[in-house]
Amino acid sequence: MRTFRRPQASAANLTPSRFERHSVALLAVWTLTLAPGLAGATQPKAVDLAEAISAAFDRADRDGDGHLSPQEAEHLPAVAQRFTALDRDGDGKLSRKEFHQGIKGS
Ligand SMILES: [Ca+2]
Ligand SMILES: [Ca+2]
Repeated sequence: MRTFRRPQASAANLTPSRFERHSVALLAVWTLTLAPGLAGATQPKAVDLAEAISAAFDRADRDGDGHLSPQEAEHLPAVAQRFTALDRDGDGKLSRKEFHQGIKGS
């Protein structure tokens, strides 16, 4: 029987880019899904990441036009910092698709 403990260094093994991608996703989701009033209702069960991303997008899209402007993205610092990179088609705003792709890293 083995008694050695496995080193718990998974976070340290992540490459910077992968770690950053995780951080973007977590920050973006946490920033909005942990907002007061929502936390109690949504935290007991694990929320599907896609649904959480959609919910984050909807909350950030203050004017409801289906796109995030740079101003709206400021509510998600992790997204705002990468706004230009996430804006794949360069139209100056993030569509729901671009938002999903950027966070999920596809
Ligand atoms: Ca908008
Ligand atoms: Ca765009």
